[in-house]
Amino acid sequence: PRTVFLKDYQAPAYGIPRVRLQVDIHDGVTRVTAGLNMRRAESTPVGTPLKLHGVNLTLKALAIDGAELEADAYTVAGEELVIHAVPEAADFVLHTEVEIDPEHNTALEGLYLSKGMYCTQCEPEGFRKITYFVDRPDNMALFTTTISADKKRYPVLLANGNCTTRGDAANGRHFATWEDPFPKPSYLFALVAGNLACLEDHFVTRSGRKVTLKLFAEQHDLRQCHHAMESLKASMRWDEERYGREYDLDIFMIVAVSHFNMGAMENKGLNIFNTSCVLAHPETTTDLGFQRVESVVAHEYFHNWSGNRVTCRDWFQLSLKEGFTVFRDQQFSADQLSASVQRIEDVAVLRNAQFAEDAGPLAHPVRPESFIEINNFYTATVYEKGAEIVRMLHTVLGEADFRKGTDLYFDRHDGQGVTVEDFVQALADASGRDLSPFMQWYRQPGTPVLHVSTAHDAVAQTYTLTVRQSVPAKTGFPEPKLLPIPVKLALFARDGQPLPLQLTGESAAVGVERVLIADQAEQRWVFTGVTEAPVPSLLRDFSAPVILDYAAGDEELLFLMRHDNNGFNRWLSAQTLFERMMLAVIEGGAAELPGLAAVLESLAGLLPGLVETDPELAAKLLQLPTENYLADKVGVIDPQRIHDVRLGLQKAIAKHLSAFFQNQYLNGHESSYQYSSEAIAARTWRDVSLHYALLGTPSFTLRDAVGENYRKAPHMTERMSALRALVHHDAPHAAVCLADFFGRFAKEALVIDSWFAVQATNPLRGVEEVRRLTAHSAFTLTNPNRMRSLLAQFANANPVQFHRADGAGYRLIGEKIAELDALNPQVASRLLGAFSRWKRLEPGRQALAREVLQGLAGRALSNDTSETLGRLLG
Ligand code: HT7
Ligand code: ZN
Repeated sequence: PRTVFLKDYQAPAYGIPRVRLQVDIHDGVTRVTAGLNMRRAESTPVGTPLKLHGVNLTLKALAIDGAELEADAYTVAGEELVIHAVPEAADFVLHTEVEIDPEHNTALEGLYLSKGMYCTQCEPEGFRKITYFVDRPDNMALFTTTISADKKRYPVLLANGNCTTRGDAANGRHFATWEDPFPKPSYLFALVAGNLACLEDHFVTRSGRKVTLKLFAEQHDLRQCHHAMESLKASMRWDEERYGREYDLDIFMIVAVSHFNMGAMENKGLNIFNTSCVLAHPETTTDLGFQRVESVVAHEYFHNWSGNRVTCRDWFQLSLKEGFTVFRDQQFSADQLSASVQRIEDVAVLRNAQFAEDAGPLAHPVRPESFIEINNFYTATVYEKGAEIVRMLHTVLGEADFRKGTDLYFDRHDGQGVTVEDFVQALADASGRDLSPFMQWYRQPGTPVLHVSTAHDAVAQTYTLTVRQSVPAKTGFPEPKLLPIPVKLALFARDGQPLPLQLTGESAAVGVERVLIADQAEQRWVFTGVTEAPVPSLLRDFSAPVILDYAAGDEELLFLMRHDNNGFNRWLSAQTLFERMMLAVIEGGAAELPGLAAVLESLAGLLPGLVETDPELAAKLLQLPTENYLADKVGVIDPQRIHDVRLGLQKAIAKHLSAFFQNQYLNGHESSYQYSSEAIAARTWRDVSLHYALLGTPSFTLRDAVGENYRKAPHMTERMSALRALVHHDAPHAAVCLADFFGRFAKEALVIDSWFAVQATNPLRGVEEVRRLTAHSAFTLTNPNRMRSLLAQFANANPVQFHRADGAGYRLIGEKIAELDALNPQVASRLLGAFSRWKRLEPGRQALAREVLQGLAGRALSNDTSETLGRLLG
């Protein structure tokens, strides 16, 4: 396998400005004929061999300007077709004909068959599995695509752009030709052939154009498509209003497919979605599922500008489109439901997944400098940390200048493949600000630590904030540089009022919240007119992706949990407090959770009122830092100890407020499903209450109510909440309800996924149960959703069982990775990420994990998995 380096970037020697594709689908073989208008780049010397990418293609014919090539005029080697005899003219036409085998394409890249439907996945390098091409994002081509297939079995034939011709052909076949008027890189190519039902609607753009919207799915899933359609229309309106971006084609299509490696794909005008990100119905989908559909539909739609109209020059720039688009979808979601809850959820993902990645052997910069397999870099760092960088730029510039900057970016680079520098430069040019220091965030890995200390001088009435930053050194980055860190802060008087903020040298206070930029090794800010020692509220809304090291007293954290007017920081204060208490026992040798009595008392005082005003915040406050998060805070990981201590804190809270939680659950009223922030908040709170109620001293009434609520649940959020509670608390009727659930939803693949997941994540049951489920007739490794619902859920979301002391969890997952790698390298490699903490495990578990990893290393593996394994072991 070859390592590719960012520093070696060169523009393509030959470009392909125009493509005519003919894809003839037959049982057993698909023939792809391509007419490629080639153009030699000005800087390419005449006679330079022409190299095209191609993988798993059977070459049938090859001609230039109508003349068949002699066998010695070209070679097919590895993943390249090299044509030695190239015409002198700068422009010529290359004709190719290849055969491919979509029926056996289990990797789900290129053209493949998903439950009887042909579809494509081309990002990042799937197009080369369809035909020979310059398969890189800086080659922009106009595509015309003709598809032909059996008319009865594949009545729907789709590709990018507009359908210009369709008709019948011999032998019961038919064809359709699609023309995309926008030049695009090959990774945005898509086609679909299947027997699909369609939900149709329309959207009138702000300039008055009518756009047809079509959502394709299997007939029986069509009733589950309305939420996605509403989300799409909301996204289209939002992008016009917030970013001034209008949709540009006459039709926008989404196709739902069951076999898909990730969530969804933003192909131009023809998005292809994992069914899990399209289908939603109250009977089958939880609140979380509804929210995921809304945000993924928005994310892919937003790519039409941030990714498609302006795309990436090369795959090192992946965060240019993904980081920016995640930021946009986070903004959108914040506007749909609750902004502070959205921020809490986004930061939870960042701290749980991205901080972990940045602290382990798979750490890499947001813009990596090298890779073997680009599929391995669709990571939390590229997506989530990338979004945080864009968020910092937004925080520093403010909404108006940020918008000027994005307008300039889209305007200046429309139709181009560009770099992260181009994005930051556009924001800088539009605002007149020097943003170049922010580029360093893209260049080095590791989560910076922000050390803050404070001092109040009662005589001078000053309050001094001393801020120091340290960035961890990482392999390949021994001397990380200083970063600009925006610190949004407020100061609270003891009566709960925010103080006006005036720095020395300023003539007046500048509001009660401000953003300071910490960009030195150590810096000091002095606030004046501060009569009493205030409580600082730091890093509000998580204004930078850093670890905050501030030795707040417990009473300060409790104070902020109650009084901060920033909902996000109320949550963060509670998390910090819980984390500190648990770590004191896990690592610090404390026999008991320190300060527990005060915390319980404070929760008892706070929760009843908070539940009335903001039940979702109440629920979030009680979701303790996860076991994996805590594992990243200790030197040596003992997963069992972490589990026990965390459970101990949960039980203490549960016991202290036992009657309260029971009443909250029993008196909560469940009615028909509403998708609104109020209704979701009430349901989320009820779910959390149930969990704590069962951990406390549950009455018989409560136990019976859970079973009853399972049976008569009006929607899936309620049913799943009850089922999870029964299963995870090993209730006597758990088995009966699981069997009932399977029978009730046997035809709903996504619900069956959740049936596997609820069992895989049961902390009371483990390896044997999961192994038994791998033999279940409904389980298969060939469907990524099903695989993930059992194996990835077990390995990532059931740490106490995955890390069982005898290593059985490691062996099971290692075994399955080996099997999966032969089918689908991309998802196998991702599953291997579950071992990312192995070097910090206590010696016994570490040795067992090493054995499994070394066993894998002794096998013939895909590039994807061997690259990840190399980094884990390295
Ligand atoms: N841009 C897409 C990333 C992607 C992908 C999607 C589906 C299957 C395989 C894939 N490889 C890369 C999705 C997105 O982030 O919007
Ligand atoms: Zn994306």
